[in-house]
Amino acid sequence: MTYIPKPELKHPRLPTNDQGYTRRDYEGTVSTLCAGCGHDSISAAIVQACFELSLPPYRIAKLSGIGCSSKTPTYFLAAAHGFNSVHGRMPSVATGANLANRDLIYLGVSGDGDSASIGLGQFSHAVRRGVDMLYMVENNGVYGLTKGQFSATSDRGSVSKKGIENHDEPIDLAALALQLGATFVARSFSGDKAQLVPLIKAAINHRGAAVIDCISPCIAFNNHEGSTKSFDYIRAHNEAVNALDVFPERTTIGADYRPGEAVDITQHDGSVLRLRKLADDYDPHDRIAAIRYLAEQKAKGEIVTGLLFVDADADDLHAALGTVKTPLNQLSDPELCPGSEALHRLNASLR
Ligand SMILES: Cc1ncc(C[n+]2csc(CCOP(=O)(O)OP(=O)(O)O)c2C)c(N)n1
Ligand code: SF4
Ligand SMILES: [Mg+2]
Repeated sequence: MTYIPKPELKHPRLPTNDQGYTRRDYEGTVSTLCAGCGHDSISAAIVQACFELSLPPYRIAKLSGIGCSSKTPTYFLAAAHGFNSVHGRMPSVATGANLANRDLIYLGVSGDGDSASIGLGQFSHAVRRGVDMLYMVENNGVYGLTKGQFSATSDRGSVSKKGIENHDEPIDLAALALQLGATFVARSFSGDKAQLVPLIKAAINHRGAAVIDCISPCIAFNNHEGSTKSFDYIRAHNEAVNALDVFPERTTIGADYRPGEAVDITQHDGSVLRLRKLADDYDPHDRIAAIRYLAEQKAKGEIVTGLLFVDADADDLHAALGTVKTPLNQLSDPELCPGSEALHRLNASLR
């Protein structure tokens, strides 16, 4: 596999965050994706978000499937834990890792083929179970790595680079995540860093399944006229419902807005999301209204972006299962294997 490390050289006066890390400490190797690929912009946004949140890189676990999108974890967070799984299987690996060790921050990176085509079942179950993770779909409406076949998110009527029209109904992963009970759902665009970075920060701070469906144009196979995932099409049809600022716990937050203009949402970790309304009639606390709004705007050809839904009090899969708080690799032998008496008691309790 191609592997180009970045030079170690660092400017001595690079700004550092609360942990003493520079932005460079959150980067990975040099990207081998096509120059201009939307996925590289998402990697840069992830680096920026983790730097601004002052996360220790070794506390992050990045997981992916197969695809150009799934290659990207190599290009950020070199010091994090990493697992590149099989095509469409990232969610079950992330579920297992998360259940074994809830102390890490889970970052799942996937593509539209990886999540909506081969991995649709995996995506659905991780989301409906509330696995505590940021689930990032780098959605270009095409199988980029295998040279441009339509994926399950390609719009009906969208035309491939070879001039073939797609006749199948697309899967809207944000709408599906809402239906499946995701407690944080957002859509963004790789070309809008100002929107994407705060969404990533908020999703990382969220407890439960946080899905970001990020439109990420493939310049090699899906950036032409007739494509509904091209840079030009998205810029012309992007309808942002809100703008987001994220304040960490302990920050003094001034109220520099008029009543009705913005709303503050406190997440379980104490961080505050300040949502400034851009669409008057949009309420990110109303799941059913969000589903309806997405469908109405889609019928008009608009792509709704922003924080679509959040339940800041949500619980995750660990709460539902009542699992032990200590990571399994830190439990002692007697805790892991409490003996036959304990086994008899457990069996009796299930009879
Ligand atoms: C089980 C399996 N089936 C098919 C493939 C071939 N394959 C590799 S990547 C890919 C599609 C990737 O598309 P997407 O997830 O959208 O990522 P992108 O390259 O567009 O970022 C396919 C079909 C594979 N590697 N494994
Ligand atoms: S083929 Fe498309 S998705 Fe893959 S690196 Fe190139 S531009 Fe990006
Ligand atoms: Mg794709």
